[in-house]
Amino acid sequence: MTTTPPAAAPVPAPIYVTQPFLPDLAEFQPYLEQIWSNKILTNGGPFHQQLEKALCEHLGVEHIALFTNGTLALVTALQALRITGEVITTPYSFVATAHSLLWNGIKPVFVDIDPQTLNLDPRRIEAAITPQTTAILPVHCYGHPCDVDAIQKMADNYNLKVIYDAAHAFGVQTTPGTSVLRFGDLSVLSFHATKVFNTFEGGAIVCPDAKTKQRIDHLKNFGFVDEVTVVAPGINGKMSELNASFGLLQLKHIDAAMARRATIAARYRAALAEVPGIRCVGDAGEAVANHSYFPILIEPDFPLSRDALYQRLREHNIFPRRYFYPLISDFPMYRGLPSAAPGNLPVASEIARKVLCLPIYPALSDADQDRVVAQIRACAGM
Ligand code: T4K
Repeated sequence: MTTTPPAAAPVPAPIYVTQPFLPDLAEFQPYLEQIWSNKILTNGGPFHQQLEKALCEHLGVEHIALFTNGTLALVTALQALRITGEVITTPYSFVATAHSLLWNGIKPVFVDIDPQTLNLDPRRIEAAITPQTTAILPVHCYGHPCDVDAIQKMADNYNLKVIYDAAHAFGVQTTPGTSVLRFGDLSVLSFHATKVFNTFEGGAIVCPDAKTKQRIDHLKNFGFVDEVTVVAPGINGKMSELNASFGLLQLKHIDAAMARRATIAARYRAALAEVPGIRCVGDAGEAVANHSYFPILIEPDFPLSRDALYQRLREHNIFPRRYFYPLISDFPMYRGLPSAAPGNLPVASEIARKVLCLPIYPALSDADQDRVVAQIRACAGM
């Protein structure tokens, strides 16, 4: 006699940490038709110009130079201000932050983070300044603003430049109407597929004056000023028309996308509030948040370690990420630096051991979010 095996439970669809916002394909068609008709594909074409203007208006900033990605924008920002020697930065970020320094032959000096905001702790900057220090490269981690006033005060006292890695900070306002991108000498955005505002790949430098914008525009175009004049050893960092036109389309949907993110963040906070050992990272007091990530900290009173929870969720087809573990300072090209010693970075080391970024993106359904929460609660025996 043969027996029919019981039907296997259907495997739920995977839920990733993020998913790019994509409008209806039909909405992109007219942009493509325009590119096909005018045959300008890159080198500062009409969509490139339109997107720079539209972003200045949307973000409330004076000047923007678009780039192929955030990393090249960071590398170029350092070039634009002729930064050399040593730069103070955070170990708690994506590795591109520090890589941009090495690409410029600059020595990163890691300073610990604030336990609440997880951003560079301004109280610890002064002790790391040496005669070689020329700049500070802080990160608005997860889109939560740094203590911009304290950092600027320190920079003014020691005559240092400040370049913000604002890769996560699209649309964030410190006070109503004041973009976080208005602080420091330059701010650098990423428009990568995983970001709140994406152009597939892309990035930008925000700068306060037309002269600096002109230098950046030269640097991203090989240093060309005109057909026969090259004023600097520039790079090719230009955003293409395909990416720029997609950015213009994204911009039409950004308010709805940000609103949906806010709703998802509020649902997580409510649903996880009573789970012992789970701490949701709060914002940094910003007037407008962008909810680009939803980081939680797994504290010792949670029954599972952070990595055990991470694995458990993966077994249920849920893919959170441990941004930012390992610390940048733990990667081989950095760990020999004196400032990379874990003893110098106790807060960042602890947070990197505890953090887990939960899925958050506009198309995340309530049902899928409930699946994530239910698994975490189940691990807590709830
Ligand atoms: N500074 C900071 C502070 C940054 O966070 C970043 C980038 C930069 C500078 C440099 O900017 P860019 O040069 O990248 O413009 C991702 C991104 O590649 C990176 O842009 C981002 N930070 C970093 C935090 O995250 P991965 O290796 O974690 O991405 P990946 O491919 O594992 O994607 C994560 C999930 O997103 C996938 O599991 C599925 C989903 N996904 C991803 C892509 C690329 C999609 O659904 N569609 C996609 O096209 O680095």
